[in-house]
This record gives sequence, C-alpha cells and structure tokens, in this order.
Amino acid sequence: MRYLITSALPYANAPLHIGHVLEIVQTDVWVRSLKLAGNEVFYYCASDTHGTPIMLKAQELNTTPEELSKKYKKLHSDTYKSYNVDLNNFHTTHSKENKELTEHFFNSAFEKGDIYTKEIEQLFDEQKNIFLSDRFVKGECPSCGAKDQYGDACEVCGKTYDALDLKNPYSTLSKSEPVIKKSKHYFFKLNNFKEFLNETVSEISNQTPIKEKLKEWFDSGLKDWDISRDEPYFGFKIPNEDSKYLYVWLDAPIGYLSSIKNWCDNNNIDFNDFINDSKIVHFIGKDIVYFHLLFWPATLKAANFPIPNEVYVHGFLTVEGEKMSKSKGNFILADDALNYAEADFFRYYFSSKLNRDISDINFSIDDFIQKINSDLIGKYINIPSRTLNFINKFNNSQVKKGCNTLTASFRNKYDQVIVYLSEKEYSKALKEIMDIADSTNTYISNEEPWNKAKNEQIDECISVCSEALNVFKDLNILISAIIPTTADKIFSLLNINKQNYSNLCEDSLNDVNEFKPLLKRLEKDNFEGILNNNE
Ligand code: B3M
Ligand code: ZN
Repeated sequence: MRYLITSALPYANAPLHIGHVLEIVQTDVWVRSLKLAGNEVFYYCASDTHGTPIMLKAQELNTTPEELSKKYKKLHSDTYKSYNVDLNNFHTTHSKENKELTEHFFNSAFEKGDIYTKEIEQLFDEQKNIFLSDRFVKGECPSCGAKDQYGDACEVCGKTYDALDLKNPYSTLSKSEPVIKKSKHYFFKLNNFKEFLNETVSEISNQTPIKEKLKEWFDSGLKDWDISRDEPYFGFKIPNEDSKYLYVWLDAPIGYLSSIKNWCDNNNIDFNDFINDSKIVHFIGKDIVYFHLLFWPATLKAANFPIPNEVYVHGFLTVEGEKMSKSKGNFILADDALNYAEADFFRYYFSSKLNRDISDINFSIDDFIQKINSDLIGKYINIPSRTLNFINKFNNSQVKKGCNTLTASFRNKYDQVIVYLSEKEYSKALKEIMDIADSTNTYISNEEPWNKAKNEQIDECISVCSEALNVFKDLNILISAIIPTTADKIFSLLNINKQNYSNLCEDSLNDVNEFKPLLKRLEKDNFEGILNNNE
C-alpha cells in the first residue's frame, strides 16, 4: 500500500517550539513504522507563508514576507532534520505549484456556483489603512463587559460574537478606534456540502472526541466561509480582482498537495496518478479540526480531488503543567531543546505519552529524566550491557546460533507492538516493549551468566547471553521507528544491517562488536536554563 502523509504546515514567521516536535514525532513514527511493515510511504510538509501576521512581522523587521518565509523555511526544515524526521519534501505555500493549484480550486468552485460574493461590513483601521481581522481588534465583551477581548470570542465568559458587536473597539495595530467600512467578499458555500461532509467525515475521522465535536458543528449548522481578504495582504490574488486576496486558510492545506506535486515533478512522476493511487493521511493539532475536517474535504470535493483517508488529531503540549508561554517562562524552542538532550530522547518521551486520545500531553523535566533513565537506559540498554561482554570475551564475539527460544516466546507480543504502532497507540507499544525488556532482564538475573562464566560453564553462559541478545535485536527492530538514530547505532553494534518487521525472530546475529555505552544518563543539573530561553 502507498501512503502520502503530512503534518501541519508551520507558519513561516517563528522558529518551531517543542509543541511542533510532538506532532512531527507522532507523524514520523507512523511513517517509519509503516515502512518497516513493508509499505511505500512518503512524508511531505511545507511552510505556511501567507496571511497578515507574516506580512506585519516582515514590515516590522524591514524585510519582505517572501524573504522572511524563505528564512523560516530553511530553519524549519533544518529542525525537522535535527529530529531525524524522514521527510521527502519540505516545500512552501508561496510557490508556483501552490498558486496554480489554488487558482484551479478557486475557479472550479466558482464555476460550479460554490462561491458567491456579498458586501459585508468590517472594522477598518484608518491610520494603518487596513481591515482588521478578529485578532487585530480588541474591546469590551458585548456579553459580560470584560475589557480587552479579541474580536471573535471572550476569554472571560467564553461567548463568541461578531467583532462589530465589541463595545469601545480599538485596533491593536494603531490603538485607534476603527470605523465600519463595507467591502465585497467571496464566500464558499460550505452548506452545499453538508450531506457529503456528514458521510465523509465519519470515514476519515476515527477519534471519538472529534466525532462528537463534528456532530455538534453539524447540529448547529454550517456557516458559509469567507475566503477573501482585502489588500494589504500577503497571499494569492483572487482571479480577476486587483486588490483582493485569497484567505491563507484556503491555500494552506492546498500546500500539502503542492508539496507532493513539486516532489512528483522533480521525480518525473505523474501527480494525478500518484495521489489517486495512494492513501492520504494528515496529522494535525486539535485547534485546526474545523479547517481540516470541514473546509478542506469540501474544497477538495468542489475541485474533484481525492479526499484524505484519515485526519488524525493530537492534543496540545503543555510544559510543566501549563500552556507554553514566554511570559510564564516555560517556552522551549525545538532547536534549543537539543542542547539538553538528544533528539531520540524527546522522540521516546513523546511517544511514551502518545495514544489515540486528544487530551493534552505534558512535558515535565523530572518525568523526562526519570523516563529516559529508567526505561531506555535502565531497562533497554541494560540488556546488552549485561550480556555482550561475555560474548566478546568468551566466544570471540560470536553470538551462538539457535538460541531463539526466548525470542520465539515473545512473538505474539512483538505482533501486538506492531498493531499498536499501526493504530498510533505509541504509549501502549512502548509499554509492551519495556515489559519484554523487563522479562528479559529477569531472565538474565535468574540465569546469572556471570556465575556461569565464573564456574566455567562457558557454553551455558554464551547460550544465555545469545538468547537475551536475540530478544534485544528484535526489540531494536520494533523500537527503531521511535528512536531511529539509537536503533542504527545498535544495529551496527550488533553488526547487522537495518532490519524491518519481516526480520523479527530471524537467527541473524553472528559476530558482534565490542560493547560500548551508547546512551548517557540524563542529569537534572544539566537542565538548568532550558525553560528560560528566548527567541
Ligand atoms: N499554519 C498552523 C496551525 O494553525 C497552520 C497549519 C496549517 S496546515 C494546512 O497550527
Ligand atoms: Zn465576556
């Protein structure tokens, strides 16, 4: 089976933080695991470049949004590499592929009558000469009167409202009082797709809380979607308009396809055939479900493109129990985190917490240190550190053949790990792996190969160590999607090539290398400063 997999496209105006890492790890583990199971898998991402915040940030930095987004595209794709993400292409939404595809989507929907125009009233900042989106206007909540609330919803009482209903509104850009101004906008008739969406989303979303949320949205009625923005804006112009642009959220998911198309063009592959013969799976955070499970399938349908097979949602990452924020001093940048621990350790930790749930996941330094030291080092690496030396010393570094009773006894558990990984239940997969590691360590403790060596029962000693190392080799295959760099080091320690799931339980170990410690224990003292970095 062929899979095309994406994670959400990061906005090209800030470096990635460890919340992004959670998502790219979740995606990459699935990509790698599908490959280990023998599938053909491709992973695509891109920079999300358009919209007002990027335009304003570029102005502030005295540069252009093009330059700014180029800089972050490079930075983001480097961060992906630093976390050993197995990506096929990191493209950009500000690309010729994305312009062509977006215009094609717009034109198809427009011709079919799925897009119409209407005059609307909006708040306008006369000093900055710009219409104010909900994020750029604040005022008093029309419901409870709380001050300094954004234009869409009140953070105090939770009510949502129209920005025009805010009392005493002010522009966050100039602090001036906005005026009301009319403008023609383009609307996508989401309601035309109500039945289609109702059927489709139940197929592409398999997580209960998401299904419930979608039902709520369907029950309260789907509103038409404003897909246009007036100038000044950084984005694609609306066909046949001079000063109107397509809203970033129209072209952003099309960016998934553009990244695939760019890769296909570079590899002489027919893009349409390629996407039609593949399963498409998007990994996203729970804040962008509406865009991915309603707007996106509807836009695809309007342009006769294949609908994704699955949209998979994760919760947010909290740090030390709280939402990350610079003012709280718990903001961790993705690149900076790697000054404190290697990428595989973060991959391991996040995986140990990820499952099908969409509740938030917490990163706590003490828990992180504890988990790495007790599981990865105390249980996992403990297996070769207790056995390999004997093979080196007493058997000329040769693992004995035929010692696969123990590993055969775990075969059902191995299969269970593979199922958990394919279901994206990584925490359960790792728990199973660590249970097997525990049993193997107990086996070693009971068999006492060191005493056997002392008592000159060398053959028995080597058998025990070979049994344990065969399990370790298989665990290393199973864990390799989660900690790929460490797994590679272990394969070379064991002196075998990279393995996949079909190699489980093979009697493949021969002459192994000298044991050397592969991972260093984490020490609390070394984490000083991790929570206090700034951009
Ligand atoms: N750029 C980031 C976010 O809202 C946004 C994702 C786009 S995915 C097509 O998380
Ligand atoms: Zn309120």
